[in-house]
Amino acid sequence: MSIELIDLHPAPADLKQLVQSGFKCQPRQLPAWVLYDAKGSRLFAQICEQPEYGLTRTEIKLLEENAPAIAKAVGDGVIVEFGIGNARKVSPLLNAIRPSTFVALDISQAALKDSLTRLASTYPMVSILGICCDHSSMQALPPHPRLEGVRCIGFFPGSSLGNFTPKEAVAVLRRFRKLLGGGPLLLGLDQPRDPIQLEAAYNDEAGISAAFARNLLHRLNRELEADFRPDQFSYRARWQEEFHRIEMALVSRCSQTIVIDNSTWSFSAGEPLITEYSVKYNPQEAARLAEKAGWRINQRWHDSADSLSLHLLEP
Ligand code: AVJ
Repeated sequence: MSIELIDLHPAPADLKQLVQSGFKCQPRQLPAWVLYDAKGSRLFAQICEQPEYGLTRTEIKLLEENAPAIAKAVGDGVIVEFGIGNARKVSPLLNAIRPSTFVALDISQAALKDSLTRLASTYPMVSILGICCDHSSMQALPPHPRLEGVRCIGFFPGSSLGNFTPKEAVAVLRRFRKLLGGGPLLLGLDQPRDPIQLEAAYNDEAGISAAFARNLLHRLNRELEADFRPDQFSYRARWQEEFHRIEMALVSRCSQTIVIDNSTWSFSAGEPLITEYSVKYNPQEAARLAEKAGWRINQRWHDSADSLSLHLLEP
């Protein structure tokens, strides 16, 4: 088996700076990726197992059932996955496409190492190249003998694009197009559907989604010596029809003052701190988004309820 890891040292986030600028916005907000410290990543993996959150299970099933057709449509090449996380989704593609090389990108060095070690024992014939980087701002793959003159097939599952605003999403898709240098992109997006069902998916009975959001406050307390009392914020996930998105927020239960590294921030009762958005795209909206970024959608696979799509984008 062969694993190689390239560490591009994604700039350590200046959390203090993010708070300074994000808390001046109205409403207050931090970028979604701040949710993913070690504890946050574990909680997110647990969210994926909750009965209300079907996205992960539906997408894996869709990939498994359509892998031969997808392989035929995308053709041969090196698979490049943007944000491999715990590597739950790429196996059907590795089985069907049988690439000689698999490139996995992730911001978390720990997640990358764990996932690649596991994959390497299952796929001894595949050369695995892990790149620790911030893939959303990356312009090109680093030069590597395994990547010379090869055709790249991008893979961006999980509706992760939904964490970006539509404007940011276009910029991300445009960068991916450049990075893939003419190759296709398989993009997994979930769709607007029954608001009650959607809100439940982001506010599960077991309270894992709420714990995931509140973990953000624990992180700020720990890393910036802030004095948030997480129980003084309630968690809210609501469908915003005008934006086709779920808005997730921590809402201040009372009027309170928080001290973060010599700055004081007052929250009024009912004031939200947005933890993330999850934008949903129907196939028409997805096509428009892709077009704006210089792609066209060639093919689409979806589940029987048509709640989630794998779009095949071609330049
Ligand atoms: C990782 C952005 C796809 O929006 O469904 C799930 C994140 N947050 N529950 C999503 C998330 C709370 C998730 N994405």
